[in-house]
Amino acid sequence: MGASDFANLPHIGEAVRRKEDYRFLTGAGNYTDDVTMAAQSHAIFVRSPHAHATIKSVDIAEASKMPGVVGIFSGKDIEGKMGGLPCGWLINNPDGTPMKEPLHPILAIKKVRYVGDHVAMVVAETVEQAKNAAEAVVVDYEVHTPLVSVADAAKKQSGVTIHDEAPDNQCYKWTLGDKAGVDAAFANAAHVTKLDLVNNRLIPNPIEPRVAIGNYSRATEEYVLYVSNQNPHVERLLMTAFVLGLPEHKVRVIAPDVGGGFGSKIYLYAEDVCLTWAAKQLNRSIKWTGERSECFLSDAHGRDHVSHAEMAMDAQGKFLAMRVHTDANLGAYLSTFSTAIPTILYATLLAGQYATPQIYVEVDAWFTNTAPVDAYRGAGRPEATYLLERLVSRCAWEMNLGQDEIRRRNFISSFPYQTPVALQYDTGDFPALLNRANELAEVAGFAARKAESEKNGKLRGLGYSCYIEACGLAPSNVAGALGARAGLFEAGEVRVHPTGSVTVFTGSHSHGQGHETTFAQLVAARLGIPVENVDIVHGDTGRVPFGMGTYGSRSLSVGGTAIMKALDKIETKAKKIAAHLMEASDADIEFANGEFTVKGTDKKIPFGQVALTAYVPHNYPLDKLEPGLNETAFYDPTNFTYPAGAYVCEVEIDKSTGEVKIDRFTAVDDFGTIINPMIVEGQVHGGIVQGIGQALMENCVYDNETGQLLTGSFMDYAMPRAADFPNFKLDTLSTPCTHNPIGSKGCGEAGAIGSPPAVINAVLDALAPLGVKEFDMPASPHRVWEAMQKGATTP
Ligand code: MCN
Repeated sequence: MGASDFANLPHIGEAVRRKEDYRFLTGAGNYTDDVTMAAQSHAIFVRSPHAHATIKSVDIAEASKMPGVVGIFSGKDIEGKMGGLPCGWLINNPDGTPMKEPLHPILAIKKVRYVGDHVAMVVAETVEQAKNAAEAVVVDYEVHTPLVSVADAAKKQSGVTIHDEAPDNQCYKWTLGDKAGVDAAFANAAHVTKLDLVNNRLIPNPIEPRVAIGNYSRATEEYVLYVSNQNPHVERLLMTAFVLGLPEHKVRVIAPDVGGGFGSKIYLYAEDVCLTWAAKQLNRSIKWTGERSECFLSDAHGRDHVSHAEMAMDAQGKFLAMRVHTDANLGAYLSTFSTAIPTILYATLLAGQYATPQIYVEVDAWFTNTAPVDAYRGAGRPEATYLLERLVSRCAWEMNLGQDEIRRRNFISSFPYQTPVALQYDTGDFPALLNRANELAEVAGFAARKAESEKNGKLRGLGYSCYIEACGLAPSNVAGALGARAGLFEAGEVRVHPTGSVTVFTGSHSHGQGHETTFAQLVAARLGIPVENVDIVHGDTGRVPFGMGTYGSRSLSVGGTAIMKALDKIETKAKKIAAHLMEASDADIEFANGEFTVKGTDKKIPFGQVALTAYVPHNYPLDKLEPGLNETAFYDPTNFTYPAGAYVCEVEIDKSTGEVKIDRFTAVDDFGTIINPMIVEGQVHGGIVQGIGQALMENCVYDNETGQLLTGSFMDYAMPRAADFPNFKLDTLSTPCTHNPIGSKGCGEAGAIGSPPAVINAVLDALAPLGVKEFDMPASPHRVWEAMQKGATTP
């Protein structure tokens, strides 16, 4: 079935109410912390109070005698007994040598490398007893000077060595593009625009913190790990193959309802391994529920780039070439996908929507004494879009062109389009997105609104951002060639029951994205059955054949396509059954709207009758057809999907306080074929809110001297709230993806990618009359006020 046929099926494009909401809204969800095992103990982790120190000793003598204590483990208990936490993506330096990959032990061995690093795990009968005993563990540290900021790491003058394997703290250097070609284009440019900028570090904060329960059965020799995680099969693969060396079939990972992840629950964390391993040592189920302050310290953080970018243009503002240098902070250890974020998922997106003929990117990635940094909603693509869209707006100001005009002059206009940074975009219509965004944002009335604001002593600015992202990770062979250590396909099993109802087992994992509804719509549309007759099962390695999980807005286009492939097989087999029932040849059977018909006749039978026959095979040619109607498919995409959008933000700034108010926010996106517009709108809302959170208030700050996390709670780390936003104006246009049968492109990260530059470009537009040309996120009142006082900060 082609994408255009699919888009016209019933239920596709229908705002079906979320099937999962009854459960979530009535408190009937089943999150990991709701799971209670018989004879369950509780774990508390002793964490390092220092950013960089040698562990001279860990004394558990007193703690071990405390009431309720079942066991205490530290680095010496695991040293040499298991591997470290693996990094899933190998990056090579330009000379072909591999990146530095120091051991990432599940409990610190000899050294701690960030505040919050895991020193010991205390297991007791109750949480309180475990906490009391954890306080009685005495750790003697020899404290060292930490290296905290990525800018300091890049200077290579700190004298600090975090890992012996990387004496200068550099993990890798990575380049993409033709340097000589770019240099030549710069030499002939009419104008070069330059920009330095920081992409601020963020702390993910899903509503449900990380939680896990390790279990072991002596009877079956099986481990079961319940965990709040986005990809249980990957968690199992990494834990068994790389850390514990266990046969995979003896480990079951269950991620039940998950209260948000936003990237931070993709990874294999130390706690998950400790709990699983110790469950066997102690013959106990062990639960750990992360407290919010622990999650601030030890969940993988996001972003944290310092970049310099330059654009070479001709006299008309046409882009000739771009060059970028980025220093990326990886934190103290390599988290699961960390190395791919500032490289594959960042540098390859730097062409954006523009036909820049040549691009050269250089990335230096550094270890620092901070929590590991990995994917956070958008993962690399927000960093690329922020850099590019800030640069493009600056080009416009310097070339005296309109924000809209410079973008139009440089848009890619024909597809497929091969960028100079590896990606090939299949479809898009960038001018149409911008036209619709201008219309919806009522840009024509901006001048009048600005004049009105000025009358009231306020500043008003308009900012644009035209983003493109690569979603649907990924073609496995491309990812493999670029360093991925695992495939990135997806699996789906469709089980048609005798009554014609269907259960689908998918390797994707929904932790707020509504898969139980949209995937059911997809199956119902294909089979011509009610949406209520389809149930979606995910999140359990014991029930789902395999899966690579949910991240990179891949679930519909990759996971959904795996289900489509399984449905193709179901249809093929069902047609054979129908042909037998109607005494026709297989080739003459057609299937549409839930009915099998014999071409050119009025003979027809419903899907339900075929389903029943599959399981009640009287008169069935059992020599030719097996009973049952149950098919599994694996799908590996041939390309990424390329959602794109045009975002327009209008801000009003209070001159006396520096407070930025988002007055209007417009987003027009191209997600190709949309299954459920209500869910997609919700995804865009959530993404925009996260993006504006980064632009206006969220900021992870470590003390540069001590490496202490200064923003370790919601008292210091500001999260956006509903009252901070106007009603967003949203619309979508569609240029369907050409290489999946749904025609869909990912929508789950778009808002977080497109919104930050639109906001900061609007802030800069508002501050332009005061001579402000440079500004780094977040645009908190204090920083805006300071910028207003300083005025022009760049020559
Ligand atoms: N969809 C659709 N039509 C499209 C595209 C998507 O109807 N053209 C539907 C999908 O079927 C799915 C939802 O929209 O129900 C999101 O789909 P998709 O874009 O494929 O993204 P994923 O499901 O793979 O979700 C991942 C993405 C990422 S990477 C982050 S981070 C993120 C996000 O989704 N984290 C979230 N959205 C989140 N939403 C919630 N509530 N919680 C998170 O942790």
